[in-house]
Amino acid sequence: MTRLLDTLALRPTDRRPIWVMRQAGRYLPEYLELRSRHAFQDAIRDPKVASEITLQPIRRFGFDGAVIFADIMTPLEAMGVDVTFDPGPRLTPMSLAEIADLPDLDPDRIAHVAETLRLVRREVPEDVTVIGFAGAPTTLLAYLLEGSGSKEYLVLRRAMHEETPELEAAIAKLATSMHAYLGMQIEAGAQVVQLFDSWAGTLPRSILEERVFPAARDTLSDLEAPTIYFAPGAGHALGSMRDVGASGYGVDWRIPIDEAWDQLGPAVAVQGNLDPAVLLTSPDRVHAAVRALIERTAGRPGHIVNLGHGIDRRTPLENVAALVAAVKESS
Ligand code: 1CP
Repeated sequence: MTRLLDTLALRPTDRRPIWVMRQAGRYLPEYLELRSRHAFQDAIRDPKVASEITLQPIRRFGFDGAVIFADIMTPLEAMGVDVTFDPGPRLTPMSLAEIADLPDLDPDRIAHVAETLRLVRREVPEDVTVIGFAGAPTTLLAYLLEGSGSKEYLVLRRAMHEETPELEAAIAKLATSMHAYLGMQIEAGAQVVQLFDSWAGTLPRSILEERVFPAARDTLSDLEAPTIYFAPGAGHALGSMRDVGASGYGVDWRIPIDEAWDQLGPAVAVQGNLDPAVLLTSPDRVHAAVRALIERTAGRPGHIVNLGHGIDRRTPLENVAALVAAVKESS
């Protein structure tokens, strides 16, 4: 058992586990160096390069979790969708009917992710937990309908209000395919899987409860590893989020973590929730923020330290080192 697995099972540990979202990425000079030689998608498609990028932040900082280098859009390629990156995803917008008609995910077309997981699992120290992930149906639907990220997600929000049979079929297609994708990752060595629902927070609570959380629940049900669900900006629906049935929940930086935990309920673990902007300040500030965060969850097993969203590319390396040191000094 690793610290991260124990924590997700609400078992006490010597200290809290720590990893950060987007830890393999553009704030790291060794990532930028590799990316100068490999385009983003080529890096994902080459298990040697992808596993190296996954391991870079583990070597430099000693995080407790190694999150596999890929993107939430990666598995859509195995459903016949063409995606490019600039730097975020770009694709030709699709209708709900077209999304519902996509072929089911073909694991053979994405075997490189499984191979990356096997390589990472072989190389990480035993106390480091290998984390797989997927995008949640609603968040993938947002990209497929809109064609890219968006400020308001009006196409997604309109579709959610229209309640058509095509909407239901499109969501079911994505849930089934991502369930299969996560199962493949677990089989290949992922010890925990996280479901990213990055744009769910743009939706009203009623729709989250009726459509979004059930779709996430279907995606995560009956997997043979603990699960984490992360829907930043969905603090207005924490009280019903546990219906997703995950082992743990990511909490964004807007709400004190103990308040979020009270709303999520005592039977689940929590992950978060330092403001990524804290990492733009100074090592002293980072230490103080970590101490304050840990105090809020003191005396209660089940807290994974992380940021409330992805690490910013402008983050100074010394502040990341300070974050890990502060967590490791605590008990
Ligand atoms: O130029 C580059 O190097 C590409 C930048 C980049 C990176 C490093 C993108 C494009 N994706 C990634 C990797 C990535 N994406 C990981 C790797 C593991 C890690 O270290 O965490 C993960 C888990 C993701 C997940 C992801 N991609 C999410 C969910 C998390 C979140 O931030 O909410 C989302 C929404 C995406 C879409 C995406 N891909 C890339 C960008 C810049 C974005 C978001 C912005 C947009 O929609 O335009």
